[in-house]
Amino acid sequence: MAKAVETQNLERVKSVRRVPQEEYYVPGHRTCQGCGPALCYKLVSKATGPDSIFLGPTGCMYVANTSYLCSPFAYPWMHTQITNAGAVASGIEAAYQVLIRKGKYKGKLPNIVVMGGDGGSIDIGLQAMSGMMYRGHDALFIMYDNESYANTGIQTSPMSPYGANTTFTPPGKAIPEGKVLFPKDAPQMVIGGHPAVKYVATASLAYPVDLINKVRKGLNVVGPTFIHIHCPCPKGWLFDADKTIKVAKMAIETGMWVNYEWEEGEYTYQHTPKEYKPVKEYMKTQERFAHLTDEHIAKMQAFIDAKLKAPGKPVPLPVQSPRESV
Ligand SMILES: Cc1ncc(C[n+]2csc(CCOP(=O)(O)OP(=O)(O)O)c2C)c(N)n1
Ligand code: SF4
Ligand SMILES: [Mg+2]
Repeated sequence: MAKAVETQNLERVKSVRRVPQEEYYVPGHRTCQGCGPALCYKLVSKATGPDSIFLGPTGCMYVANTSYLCSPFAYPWMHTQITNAGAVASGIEAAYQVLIRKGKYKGKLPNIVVMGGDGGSIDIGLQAMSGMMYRGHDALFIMYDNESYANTGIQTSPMSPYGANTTFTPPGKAIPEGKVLFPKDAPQMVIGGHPAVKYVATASLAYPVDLINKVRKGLNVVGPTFIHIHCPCPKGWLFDADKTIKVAKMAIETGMWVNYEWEEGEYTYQHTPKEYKPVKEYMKTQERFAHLTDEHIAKMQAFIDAKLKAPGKPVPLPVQSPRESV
């Protein structure tokens, strides 16, 4: 008779003092000083513990972390193509299910975690991620969002904000605001199109205990889960390396980032300020927005105001797409 597949049950962490001391993302890698995605890896690794398998699609967190026979990951970790992390996670999960049922693997199902960049999750990696969600594999897909294709030189991605100066959207005479498009809404794409998904969350480096608990919650759910994590990138967003947490916090204070959980149709929000600061305060922290005029910033404010009125709902974009003007 087939054996039942036992899954792990990770405890909620009550305070920062109860966060595990053990490091599973260890020093010695080559990411930039103040790298948000590297801090994200460290926190997620503390949440999962060592009985885990991580998949890393091509991006900064693969290239800057690994070199021949050397990596900072103290658990099994595998590079995937930027296009196929969801497919690789699906195959690993399916293989463990078979091995456990046949009695060939005695342990519980390991935590299977994809750590995808924004490109490797919601753009180039979208089809494989969506397939994993659609088929209902028991794995957690984390999108560490540094709002660009950072590893290939801070190129624009669908998560780069309106007005960002990236190497593919430089501001100039023809297009003074730099990037003209507003970003995709990644969690809503997962929620809206994948009936097998029961848990989706957003998290911020400014609230590490909340982040760790969301990772644990996602892993405790049997089935596919998705967490979108805001990860400031000093090199791409152009701020000093000691300001990563300050930038993350300012995003929450201005409404540029909202922490929430979605569980089987119900939303709960965390860390919402009594009154939001103007988005200009956030934009001032980063040189990538330095070229913007008051008119551009007003467009961003209008977009954020509309989003905050109905978080989780699609909002009309306050600017026309470039094709509309042709
Ligand atoms: C199919 C394919 N297209 C393009 C690339 C080149 N490439 C390597 S890393 C990368 C950037 C990845 O961006 P993201 O997923 O956001 O991760 P980040 O580098 O920002 O951490 C790109 C475009 C590739 N490796 N494979
Ligand atoms: S470019 Fe950004 S994401 Fe990449 S290693 Fe540097 S700080 Fe980290
Ligand atoms: Mg990226």
